[in-house]
Amino acid sequence: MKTIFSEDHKLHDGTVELIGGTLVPSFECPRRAEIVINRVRDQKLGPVIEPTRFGIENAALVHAPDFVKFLSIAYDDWEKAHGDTVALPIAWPGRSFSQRVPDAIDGRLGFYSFDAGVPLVRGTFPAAASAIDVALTGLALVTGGERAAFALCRPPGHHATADQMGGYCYFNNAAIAAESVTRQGGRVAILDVDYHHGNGSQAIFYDRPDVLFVSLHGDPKQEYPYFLGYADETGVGRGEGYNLNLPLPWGTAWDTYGAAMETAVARIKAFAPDTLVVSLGLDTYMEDPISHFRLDTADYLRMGEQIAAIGTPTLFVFEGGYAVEPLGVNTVNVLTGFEERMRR
Ligand code: SP5
Ligand code: ZN
Repeated sequence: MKTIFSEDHKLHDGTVELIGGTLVPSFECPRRAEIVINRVRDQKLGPVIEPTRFGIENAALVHAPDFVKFLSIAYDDWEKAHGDTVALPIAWPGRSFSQRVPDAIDGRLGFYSFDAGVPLVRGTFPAAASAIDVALTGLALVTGGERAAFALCRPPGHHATADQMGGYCYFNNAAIAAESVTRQGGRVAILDVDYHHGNGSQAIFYDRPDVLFVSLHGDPKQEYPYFLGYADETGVGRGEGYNLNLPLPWGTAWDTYGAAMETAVARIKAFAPDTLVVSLGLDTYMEDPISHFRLDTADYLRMGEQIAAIGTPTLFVFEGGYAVEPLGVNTVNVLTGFEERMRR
C-alpha cells in the first residue's frame, strides 16, 4: 500500500510535557514519524508519496471556524504576550464558569483546550494543517479504488474535538477523513485502536447514524482521557447504537485484546461501511512508556489480519505510540499483516 508522508511534521516539536508532577521531554516527538517512515522504506511496504494540498479550509469539515482561526494565530499572540517560548494552557473553564471567550491568550488557550498536553510552538499550526492534507490524500487513494493507504499523520488527531485540542492532538485527522467520506455520500466506520479513547472522534459523530465509531482502549476509570470512553456511551438521538466502546483493564494482552477486536470487527461488518478509517495508535505495546497494555510485536500482525478481514477499503491514520525504537516495526506489522491476509 502507499504511504502518505510530509516532512512538515517536523515543524511541530512540543518540547515539554507535564506528567506525574514533572516537566519532561514530549513523548509525542518528531522522531516517532521518522522511525516509522524509515521502516516503511526498509520493508518496501509500497511507494511513499507527498500529500496533495487540500488546504486548511478542510479543517471545517469537523472543526468550528473560531477554533481553526484561534489555532492559526495562537502562537503569534502567545509570542507577543510571553516571548518565543512554548505556549501551554494553564486555566480552563470549569463547571461553574461562563463559557465566554476571553481576549487574553492564556484565557483563549484554556478555552480551546481540555488539557495541558497540547504545547504550541511556531510550527505547530503548519504541521497540523499538513497532517490534514496527509489524511485527505490517503482518503482520495482509498475512495479512488485502492484497497488501503497509510496516512502517516503527525501530530496525531483523535483526541481533538470540534473546538478543543488535547492529548497531543490539534486537528482530528481521522474525523476529517471520515466526514469527507460522508460528504461524498458514503458510509464510514472509524475503528480506533489507539490505547487512549478517541474522545474527539466519538464526540464529533456521537449523534450520527452514518458514521460508526468503535474504540478499544484503556478503561477511562483508570486511564486518560478519564472523562469519556465508557461502555455505556452508545450514541445519542439518531446516533443511538452507532458508538461502541470496548474499555479494557490495565495489563490487557493479546488473548483479551484479540477477542475484543473480534467484537469490533463483527460490529463494523454488520454496519457494512463503504470506507473504514483506522485510528492507528501503537501505544498498546507492552513497552510503551505511558500506557499499560501488554501487546507484543507479533500481535500487530494479527491486528492487521483482523482489520483486513472486515473486507472494506481502509485508510490507516497514524495516532499515538511512544516506545519510539520499536514503533516502526510495530506500525508496519499492522500494515503487512493486513496485506498478507488480503493475499490469501
Ligand atoms: C494521541 C495520544 O496517544 N495521546 C495521548 C495523550 C496522553 N496524555 C496523558 C498521559 C498520562 C499518562 N499517565 C502517566 C503514566 C506514566 N507512567
Ligand atoms: Zn494514545
